[in-house]
Amino acid sequence: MGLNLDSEVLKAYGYAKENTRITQIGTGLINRTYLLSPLSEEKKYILQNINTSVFKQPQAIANNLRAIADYLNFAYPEYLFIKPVSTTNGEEMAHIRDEYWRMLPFVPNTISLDVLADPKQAYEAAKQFGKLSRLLDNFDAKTLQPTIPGFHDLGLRYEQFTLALNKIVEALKEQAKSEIEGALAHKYILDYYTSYSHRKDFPDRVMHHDTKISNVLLDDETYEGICVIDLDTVMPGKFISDLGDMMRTYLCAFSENETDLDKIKIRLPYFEAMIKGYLSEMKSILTETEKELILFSGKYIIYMQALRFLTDFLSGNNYYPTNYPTQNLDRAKNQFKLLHEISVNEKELQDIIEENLV
Ligand code: GN1
Ligand code: MG
Repeated sequence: MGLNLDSEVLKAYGYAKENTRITQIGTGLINRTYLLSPLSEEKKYILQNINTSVFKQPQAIANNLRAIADYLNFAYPEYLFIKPVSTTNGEEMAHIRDEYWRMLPFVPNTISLDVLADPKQAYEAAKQFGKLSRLLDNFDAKTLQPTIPGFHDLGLRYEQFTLALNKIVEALKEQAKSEIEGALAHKYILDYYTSYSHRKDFPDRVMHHDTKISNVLLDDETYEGICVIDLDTVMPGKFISDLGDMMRTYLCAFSENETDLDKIKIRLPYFEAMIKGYLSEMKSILTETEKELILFSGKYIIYMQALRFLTDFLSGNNYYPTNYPTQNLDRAKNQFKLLHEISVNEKELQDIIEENLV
């Protein structure tokens, strides 16, 4: 049935096509998302098809979310954690033919933004992601399953890049020459990380792993942060994942798809707001090692994303959907430019971090 929503999926949740309105929403690259409005109810739902070539064990997502929901429900019952709605059979997902679907409650009076238009939004979003980690500080992250093994493992991403590089034809090598050089020249980021990775005060934490602005729901009038969504990659990780991906996606006014590299600049007020928001929740929780690595988290994640786009380009664009053949190469160029901008502004950025750590 491809990725289209058919009536069996609705039936699993007790609805029929004639009694619901369905619109496709969202801009994610991986899963496909629909808004479901039953005609007889005030409530609305989000229905999502899980991309099983990316999430090979959808059950791991369901298990993780159940464990976290149970913990939060017990320890912080007032916290809004969006867990899946059960099917009429009491399952956490609908397994229809070879596809997995899940349904989530739609949170009324909230919006999700695709681009940040005000530093306050960076503050609110960073605060929400920080809050999730803070509330789960005493939850044993090791009890969760990785939903994508090695997802933010820079060593693995580097290895995947070199494997792809060794297989490609000369013409492709020529086309991606400066990005390949960039990827090799920045390997020190991986080495630097490795030199920290065995420190005792660099714990595994529960990380969201996809902290872009559209994954935070804001109050549609006040723009106050309400909760985080898109919980497929909630799994054990290092704190750098969430903060780093926020740097990657909040600091520049243009996205990873922008091809005019002159536009790839970072906005210090957004950085400051993001740091303040994150530290408002996490300052008392972060260890000394983690505090040392705050700025590095941005370099780590931006470099990793550059490698992932470049690797996908070199190996035939099988992972990230593209609108034109060199889009993943362009995305890699964009990310390398962003990485450069972080380095150029390193002193100012580090000053902001230090001011906010005292
Ligand atoms: C993917 O699907 P989406 O847009 O939420 C990817 C992230 C990347 C992002 C880049 C599971 O996220 O890791 O940072 O694209 N998610 C997965 O746009 O690979
Ligand atoms: Mg996502």
